[in-house]
Amino acid sequence: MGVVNITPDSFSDGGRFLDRPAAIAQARKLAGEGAQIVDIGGESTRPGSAPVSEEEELARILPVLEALGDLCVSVDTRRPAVMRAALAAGASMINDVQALSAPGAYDAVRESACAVCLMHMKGEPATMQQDPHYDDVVAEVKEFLRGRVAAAEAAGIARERLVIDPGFGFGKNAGHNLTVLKRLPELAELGVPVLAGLSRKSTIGRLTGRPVDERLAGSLAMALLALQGGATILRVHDVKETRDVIAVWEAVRAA
Ligand code: 7PJ
Repeated sequence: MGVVNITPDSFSDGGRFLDRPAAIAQARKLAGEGAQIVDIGGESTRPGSAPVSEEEELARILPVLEALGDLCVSVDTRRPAVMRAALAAGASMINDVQALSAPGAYDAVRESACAVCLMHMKGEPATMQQDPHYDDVVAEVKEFLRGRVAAAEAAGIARERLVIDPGFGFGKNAGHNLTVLKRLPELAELGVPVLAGLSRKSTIGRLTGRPVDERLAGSLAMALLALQGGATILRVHDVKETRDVIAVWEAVRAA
């Protein structure tokens, strides 16, 4: 899964300019490099980010989605109205960092055949990194995801459509993220495909001392560890390089 953020260019006038052609070109580049899914998002859910309006989120996503009709596109959103509009415009997957917890979210995806990623997050993006606490992070994440899978199934969303994600960095400090990664096989025991998003995240910065644009090697190491732990979808910025990691890992596994 290749990541394409459709957020304002912070260097342009007032931060209001959306570079749509660049987002479309980036999606096509990642697909060409071997991304089987392209994840587009119009609302930043990074730690400390401010929310955007529904109108703004739709205005960011829909034109890009419409230009990518031939690709398998995932839409990163928490809003049921955005889910509905995205599915009507051809999205194949809804990637919800809130695991369909918004009122009306089940209804928004039920009638479609789309895949759904249910992610664990503790708290809200604005404050979630302020001293998160767990007694046992893996047990807590696992029980949360088990509950969300059961709730989605009970709401009429077939298990075959679901993917789970521990939500690296979402209300988790570096120690929590490393523990979850080390014990990822315990989440795979839930019997639902596991998606891992570790690419360029701050835990890599913590471990290596590198700024975000120098975290490729760290991200590839994380990708390999996630594969070994049973992840079957990797959400990454660097598709070409991650495909090479997958090729090596698959070859050794098949040897
Ligand atoms: C994730 C995501 C992730 C899923 C972001 C970033 C932060 N969706 N959206 N999993 N991360 N499913 O890419 O650094 O880990 S935004």
